[in-house]
Amino acid sequence: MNSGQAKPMRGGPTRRRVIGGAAGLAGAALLAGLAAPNLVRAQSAPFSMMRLPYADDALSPVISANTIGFHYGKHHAGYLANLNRMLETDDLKSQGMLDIIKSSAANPTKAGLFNNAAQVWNHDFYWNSLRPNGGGRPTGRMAELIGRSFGDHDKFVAAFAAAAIGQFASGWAWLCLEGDRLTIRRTGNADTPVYVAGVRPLLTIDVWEHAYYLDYQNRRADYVNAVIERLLNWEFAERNLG
Ligand code: MN3
Repeated sequence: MNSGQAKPMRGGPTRRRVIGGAAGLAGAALLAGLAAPNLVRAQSAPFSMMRLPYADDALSPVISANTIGFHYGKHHAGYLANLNRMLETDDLKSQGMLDIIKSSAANPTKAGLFNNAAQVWNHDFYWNSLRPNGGGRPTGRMAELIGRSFGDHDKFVAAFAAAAIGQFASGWAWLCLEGDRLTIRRTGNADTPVYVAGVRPLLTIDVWEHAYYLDYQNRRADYVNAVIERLLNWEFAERNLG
């Protein structure tokens, strides 16, 4: 289980500070589902934090432990706490995460619920879209799809970076599978392609300022380019092809 995500930790156990260890069995159960397309969660509320698949300093220097401490420990955890609190009194409380996202997306009176549920899902997907010593060029089926869809890897990188850098204000850039082709999408704020029919997310980059401001300040392009070059988890993308 999860063997594809376990990477050697730099610095050994004394330096290893895994955030979210208290998630325990619930976290392990969630990780078991991560290889499945779209991170389908079997459970219903109260939802638990996904355990990070690496130590909080494992993405450094591209993303610092300080950023992960706030991003995962405060922002992501905050969305989860809001979601669980809202679900206590919501008629969707017995549904799974994806059903909550789909139902609330279609109901303007549930915008707050949608924002928090989608942000929990998006962040779970983001942490899994990254890995230590990632980036580079995929092989096999992903490489073939990139060639067919974008021409070559450099053209894919240019298009993905442009989407992430060009997203106005807060949001996300996505690599998706639509039919037999890869596509690049961007979404604003909490929005997500996961509930859009015919669209299968493969990888995402969070471009909210909280994802990079501590490390890069206003230099979003430097964050985006470094993530694409050094952190993208192509094994995760390939598993999401189904
Ligand atoms: Mn974020």
